[in-house]
Parts: sequence; structure tokens; C-alpha cells
Amino acid sequence: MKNRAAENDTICAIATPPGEGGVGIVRISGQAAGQIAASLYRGTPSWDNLKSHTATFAEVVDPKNSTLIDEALFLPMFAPRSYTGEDVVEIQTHGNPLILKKVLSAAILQGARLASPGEFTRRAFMSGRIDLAQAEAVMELVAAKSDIQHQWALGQLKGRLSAKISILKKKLLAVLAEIEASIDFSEEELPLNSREEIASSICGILSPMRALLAGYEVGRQIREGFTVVIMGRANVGKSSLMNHFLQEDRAIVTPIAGTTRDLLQEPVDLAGLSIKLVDTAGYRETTHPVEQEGVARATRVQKQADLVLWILDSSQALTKDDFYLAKMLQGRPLIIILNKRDLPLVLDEEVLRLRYPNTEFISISIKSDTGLKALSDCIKSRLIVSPEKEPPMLALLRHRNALVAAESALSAALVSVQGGLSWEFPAIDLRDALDALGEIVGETTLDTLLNEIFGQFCIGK
Ligand SMILES: Nc1nc2c(ncn2[C@@H]2O[C@H](COP(=O)(O)OP(=O)(O)O)[C@@H](O)[C@H]2O)c(=O)[nH]1
Ligand SMILES: [Mg+2]
Repeated sequence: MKNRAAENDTICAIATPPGEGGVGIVRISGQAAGQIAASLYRGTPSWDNLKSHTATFAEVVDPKNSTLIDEALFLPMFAPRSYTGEDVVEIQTHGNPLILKKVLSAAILQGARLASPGEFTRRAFMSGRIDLAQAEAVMELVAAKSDIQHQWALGQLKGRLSAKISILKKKLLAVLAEIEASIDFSEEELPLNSREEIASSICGILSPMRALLAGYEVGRQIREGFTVVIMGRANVGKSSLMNHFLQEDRAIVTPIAGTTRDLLQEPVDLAGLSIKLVDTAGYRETTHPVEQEGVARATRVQKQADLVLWILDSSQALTKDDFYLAKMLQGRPLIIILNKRDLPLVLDEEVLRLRYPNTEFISISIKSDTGLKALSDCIKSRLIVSPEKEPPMLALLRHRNALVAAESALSAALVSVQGGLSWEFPAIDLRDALDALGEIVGETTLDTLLNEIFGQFCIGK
């Protein structure tokens, strides 16, 4: 991998989250990391005899006056086998913000500079240890909230997307080489069929690119989490279902219609998926202004939902409000839930089934805890097309935009080749496509963009 311009100053930061904890870590990276850590170190063996990648228990002292700051573990990791690819020393003290600040100040007085957000990871990228897509994966890994997000971030850190991009780039380069060779020949001198062959090679690159792009929407949802909205008329059990999924009495449940008036949003981890669950005000015709606003909010939020859970009360006949909802929810991604099956069935299911022939119907009773596992399974299978399949590789908008640019440049190249245009035209398009792919892994990425990407990290990462 490319080794970019090395940084020549040494940075430091507190790498653990703010607050008290068992352990707190100050991380120092750069050419002077060893020398700076040595001035804070008091113990045996002497600093020069410490082994790389081996932790040593010693005292951390203020080099100004040799006063003791704490007992600590010193962990030197010398270049290139470190997170940043530079000399790194981690000083692990007791997890007290006051102690950590003293260690940090001492390191700064000895010549280190306070790291900016994401600077350690940026250095790992600059030293060529990881590419840009992998650097972004570090942030995703730190922020992952569900199994599937965790799995996706790990895959990207391990270079799943990078490997795919590298294959596409190799193929593109091969086609570009052929085209550039053709530039030097007149059309008559070229071997027969070469335009067709080149066109078919381009198609061979376009199709995996389009497959990658096709996975983006699911990838994005996995990364951002899904929004699931509970809808239904008043008193059918919406808030009871919310509480069931949260496993706590979060929403107020009463037999009084109109109890829930605002949107109630809570994150839940449902069968390994990260979900934002939204309870809404029950739909009913009302003149009360607060309730009207609640109903308006419910109507708005369901339009952005990845899935709507529409609850009905199976112990009662359909009402005018149900019919209104039936109309509103037509065409939405929907599961129809018939609640209160512990009570005698009154609702005429057939009317609904006729209107919603392709929608799943699930009978449950929240009160007697029946059908709820089937409901969870149904929600999961609706959100992920195939739960066994690996998550898609593309989930970041930046990657998608670069790939869209590559795809459109390559499509233009194909048109030029098939249209018999001069070879210079597709050559330009192919170079654009290569640049766009290079942007994903950070080979052709502008400094301003790098600042933006790494600026989203926390300090110390
Ligand atoms: N019998 C029975 N009552 C239920 C069931 N689920 C909810 N309820 C009751 O229905 C009423 C309305 O529930 P709530 O969750 O507040 O409904 P919401 O207005 O749709 O949010 C409450 O008295 C609940 O205890 C159920 O499965 N069976
Ligand atoms: Mg409610």
C-alpha cells in the first residue's frame, strides 16, 4: 500500500471515554513518542530496556519535578507494528480524568501536541497501514449498536469493500491499457472485433459495479438503523406493544382513548437489528387540538418508516377510523396485527384481506403473550431481505456517490466504444472511473474531504 507523506510531529490524547473508570489510557504517537514517554517513566527495567509490545508496570511521574502522578502500565508499540504505523506508547493509569489530564499535560510539556479528532486513525491511513474505507470502518465499529452493524463494520475494516474495489480497478486498468494501445493504430490496422471485445470487457466491469450499487439501500438501512412505526386507531394496544418490545413500562397504557398524544421514539435491538421504534397517537376523528396535532405527527412519521405495524382490535368490529387508516396506509411497507385475540373474535378479517392481499396478517395477544415471537420474526424478515445473507458492502453515502460517478463514466465509455468514437473519448471516461474508485479507498481523495471524514471521529481515535 502507498506510503503517504509522513507526519513529523508527535501527538497525544486521552483515548478512553470521559468520566471515571477502571482504567484510563493516554496515547502518544510519533517520532518522539518513546522519548516523551521515557521522561514520564520511573521504574525497572530502565526505559531503554523495555520491549516493544510488552506492558511494564511502573510509576508515571511529572518530569518537571519528579512528583508521582500514578502507578501505570507503559505499553510501547514501536513502528511499524502499531495502530498509526508510527512509534506509539500507551500509558494506562487508573481511570480518573484528573490523573489522565496530568499525564496528558506532562506529555504536552515534553513536546507532544494534542491530537485533533481522528488524527490517530488519519495517521494509520497516511502511513499506508489502512486505506480510507478501512479508516471509516473504525468509526463505524466504535458506533455500532447492533449485531449486524458490528458485523458490517468489521467486514469493512478487514477490507471487504477495499478488495472488491481493487479487483474492479485492476480490470479497468487492463481495458484502459488496451484502449491506449489502440490510440496508436488506425481503425483499419486494428484486429477485427476489438471494439466488441472492449465493449464486452466494459460490460463485465459494469455489472458487478451495478450489483454493488443495488445493495446500497439495504446497507444504508443497516448502518443507520430502521424506523418502525406503530399505527392504529385509539385503544388497540399500540403503547402496550411498544412497552413489550422495550421490556419496560415506557409508554402510558390506559383504557382511555387518546392517552398517547405525541410521538414516542425509542431505540430497540430487535433480533440483532438496530431499530428506532415509534409509538404514535391513535388515529381518531377529534376536535381536540392537542390530539389533532398528535394525529398529524403520526401521519407524517409513517411516511418515512421502513415498516409500519398497523394494529387492530380483533375483539371489535372495524370502525370508521380503521377504514380511514386502511386508506392512508395503502401501499406502505406494512404488517397487519390483529391484537387482543384472548377476547372473542368480532372483527371481519376477510374485508381486510381482500383489500391487502399481499400483506402479512399476524394474530397476537399482548395481554396473554401469544404470537409475539412470530411477530418479531416477521419484522426481522421484512427488514432484511435474507437474514442469512452477508450484509451488503456499500452503506456509506460517500462510497455510493463515488461508485455512481464511476458507473456513469464507465457507461459513457461504453457508449463511445460502441458508437465508434475516437479512442481518446473512452480513455478519458475510463480514467475518470478509475479516479472515482480511487476516491473510495483514499488514493485520489482531496485534503478537504479527508479533513471532513476524520473530523467526525472523536479525539483519541
Ligand atoms: N384483552 C386485551 N387487552 C389489551 C391487549 N393489549 C392491550 N390491551 C388493553 O387495551 C387498552 C389500550 O391499550 P394501549 O396500549 O394504551 O392502546 P393504544 O391506545 O393503542 O396505545 C389498555 O387497557 C390495555 O391494557 C390484549 O392483548 N388483550
Ligand atoms: Mg397509546
